[in-house]
Amino acid sequence: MEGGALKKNRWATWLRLPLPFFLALGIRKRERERERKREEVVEYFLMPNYKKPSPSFTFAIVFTYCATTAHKRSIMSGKDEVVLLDFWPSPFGMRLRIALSEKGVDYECREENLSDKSQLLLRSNPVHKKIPVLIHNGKPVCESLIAVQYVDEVWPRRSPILPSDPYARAQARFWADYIDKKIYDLGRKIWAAKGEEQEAAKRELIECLKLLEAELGDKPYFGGESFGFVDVALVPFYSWFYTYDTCGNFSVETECPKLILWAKRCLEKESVSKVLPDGEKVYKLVLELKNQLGLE
Ligand SMILES: N[C@@H](CCC(=O)N[C@@H](CS)C(=O)NCC(=O)O)C(=O)O
Ligand SMILES: *[C@@H]1O[C@H](CO)[C@@H](O)[C@H](O)[C@H]1NC(C)=O
Ligand SMILES: *[C@@H]1O[C@H](CO)[C@@H](O)[C@H](O)[C@H]1NC(C)=O
Repeated sequence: MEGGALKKNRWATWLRLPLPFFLALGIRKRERERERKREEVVEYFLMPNYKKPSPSFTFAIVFTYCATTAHKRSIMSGKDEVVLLDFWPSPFGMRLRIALSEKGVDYECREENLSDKSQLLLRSNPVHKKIPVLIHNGKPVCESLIAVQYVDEVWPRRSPILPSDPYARAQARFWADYIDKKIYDLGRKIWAAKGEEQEAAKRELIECLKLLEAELGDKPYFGGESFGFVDVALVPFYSWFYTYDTCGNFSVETECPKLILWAKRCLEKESVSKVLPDGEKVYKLVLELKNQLGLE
């Protein structure tokens, strides 16, 4: 009996200390009513003659805390307005669609015509005037890798994209940066250039992909056991491999079979498979583009 009473006391002490703190955290500035209610609760706990709450009172407090927190969360997620300025074949845009889908964030995707950019795009990315732009509650975030990191920071709970260890984060950023400095430009030379320039781009692209394949090693994903930042950065280019193969007369799969196995593993995720377009569809667009640009 003694022990039981002591235990109950300890519970009461434990509740007394952190609960007002949690309650204070849950208070929203604009909800004055709610705030006053919660302050009353906090005051109760701080009263000098405070002993211990009855079990029913404790239950009521915990219940109120959970209910108001859930309410607050629903308001906050309801308040988020997320717009993505995009163009479907863009590997940079795909990164954001994958990241938002991994996080389960609802967003509105607005397709841009890159020959006739919207005022919103020009206003949101006045420096580069490029897609993708993520617009979160009216505030634009430019550059796909920066925007993917922003998404990971704003919605940290579900499916972490960057690793939590600082060294692992630095490594992930290094490889994502490497991908950005190499793949797109080399790929473009393969479909847009000819002769020696095309051959050189092809050799260098194969070299880069082999280096990435070696970095992947026997891990399922670049970061290890779970899908992460480097995967998000690289996997969109898989939808361009058909174009590289066809225009460059080679096969990424023959050169880098393990990288293709990795891409197929990523495609088992709905967040990836519903975003990546078909390789032949991208190739068709590239043929149109070559026509427009007067290449062939
Ligand atoms: N580094 C940028 C690259 C974005 C980019 O190159 N976007 C292209 C489409 S794939 C674009 O908007 N081009 C339009 C233009 O250059 O006028 C990022 O990661 O977001
Ligand atoms: C994009 O804009 C150009 C220039 O105004 C126009 O000729 C073209 O038809 C537009 N493309 C689409 C798909 O709307
Ligand atoms: C494509 O590559 C193969 C060997 O990989 C070669 O036999 C063929 O002639 C090449 N075709 C063109 C159009 O360069």
